[in-house]
Amino acid sequence: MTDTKSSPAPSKLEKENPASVIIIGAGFAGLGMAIRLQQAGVTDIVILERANDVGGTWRDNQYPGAACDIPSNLYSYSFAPNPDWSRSFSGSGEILDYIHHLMKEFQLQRYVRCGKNVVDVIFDEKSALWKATTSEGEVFTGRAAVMAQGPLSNAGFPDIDGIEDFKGHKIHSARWDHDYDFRGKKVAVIGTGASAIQIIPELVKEVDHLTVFQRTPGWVMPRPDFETPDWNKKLFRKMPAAQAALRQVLFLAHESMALAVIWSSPLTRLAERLGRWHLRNQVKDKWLRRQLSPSYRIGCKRVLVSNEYYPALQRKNCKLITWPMYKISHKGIRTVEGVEHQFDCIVFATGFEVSNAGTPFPVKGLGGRLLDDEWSGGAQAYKSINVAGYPNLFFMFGPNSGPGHNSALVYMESQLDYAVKGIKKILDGDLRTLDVKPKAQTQHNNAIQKRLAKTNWNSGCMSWYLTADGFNATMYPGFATQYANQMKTFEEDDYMVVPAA
Ligand code: N01
Repeated sequence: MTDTKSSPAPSKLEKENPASVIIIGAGFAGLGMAIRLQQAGVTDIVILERANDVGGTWRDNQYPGAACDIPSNLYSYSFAPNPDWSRSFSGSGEILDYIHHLMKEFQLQRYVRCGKNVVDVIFDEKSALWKATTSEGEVFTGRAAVMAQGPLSNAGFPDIDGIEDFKGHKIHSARWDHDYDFRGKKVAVIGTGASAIQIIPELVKEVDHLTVFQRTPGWVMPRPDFETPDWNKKLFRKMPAAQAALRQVLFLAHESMALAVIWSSPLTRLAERLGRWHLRNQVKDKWLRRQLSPSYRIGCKRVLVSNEYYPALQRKNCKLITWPMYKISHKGIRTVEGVEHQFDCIVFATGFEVSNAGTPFPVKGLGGRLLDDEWSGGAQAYKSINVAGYPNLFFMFGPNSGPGHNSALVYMESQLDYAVKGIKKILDGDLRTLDVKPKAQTQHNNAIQKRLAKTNWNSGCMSWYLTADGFNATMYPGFATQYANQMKTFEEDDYMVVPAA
């Protein structure tokens, strides 16, 4: 594992001379960006990371049971395959090791500045440089900037009355307290989403009693999780083509799932039947089955995968509560029928703060325009990556780039390569600005929103994919292949190009 915790302070020279590219965030996206830029010959890079280590979501989400719900051979970079995945679905620790391995293999440490909490990112029109200011007042400048801070980087406590009054211990799934001893404790888990269904099976083994508060049941599918035999690892090491072929098979299998998850089709009904079979197979009690049966179309919320969640809920020391919560008291949680459930600890597996603005800090573009204001009605960008009026700025996991059925890293690779093309145009062509035309952006978004209207995500349930007004600025309404195809070409006609004076 690389030592990524200490980062040298920028020298005076670094502060005065702009980097070619500043990247905000050292998770999969930020590090992937640095690798692809480096491979394209751009090495004058600074990566600003607010934490003391790299890894993003996989550094933060270290709760018990944390794992990826996409097979590891697909949830990794195609340009950096790992023949040694221990399982088909690896745990978060192993994914973090993979990220540290990328650091070492591609010598990324030289770019990373840890402990740099960016508080604003402003385009300086005089110098045509992006300026990122940290909470300590340091300013980093770059001819191009890449926003790679991740959409799910801010843990969100829910807005439940009395949350501050609770006298016991509070833990958020994305900020796990590894020092807390759960043994002999009465514990509540609020939430039954992707994080909760991984935490519950582990926690129930440790605690005296676990109470799970469910607001909406999810669709839970079986998870084909296997240990990777040694011969398989050896084969992948000797014949990387075999691993690439498996990746392609996994990719195509996930692509076919789009037909079930994104749109309503006969495959959707088939997937729902599989989900109902999984529930019937694992839960014999009719009443519990009814409580766990979703009443919305599969795919509308993120589809969950677990073989352990339903059995965990049926352990003697576990209880599912579906009464809505009325408030949190100093001893526990009161539900609307007037019962107070008392706990030593409440685990909030309640998701993240996904603001309308899409960025956790102000971003100012041409003429002092504020991204927060422009996106207040819902974020939008051109091909998810550029925003008109914010020249030379590239968004990773920007608006409408989210997958519901395939690996996020497949989408990410397309974004990285697209951004490299744009950045190379700026640097090699000595451009002052490369700014997408508002018309191209509007046309792109009109088409996206039209297509989204026909998807399962917009079919009536509430999820973090939608804003409170029901606007979907999160998901891409199509196959990963379609997303990748649109990112293959850099349509220069869609951009306004201003050469350096
Ligand atoms: O968060 P969520 P998450 N009162 O928003 C409930 C990624 N991820 O951390 O469904 C009561 O999905 C809420 O209830 P409801 C993945 O992209 C990936 O689990 O809104 N309940 C829900 O049950 C995922 O989509 C992996 O009615 C409240 C839960 O809390 C994203 O992270 C693993 C409430 C929140 O579920 C977020 O997942 C884990 C309230 N006031 C996560 N507020 C991989 O394997 C919220 N809830 C890759």
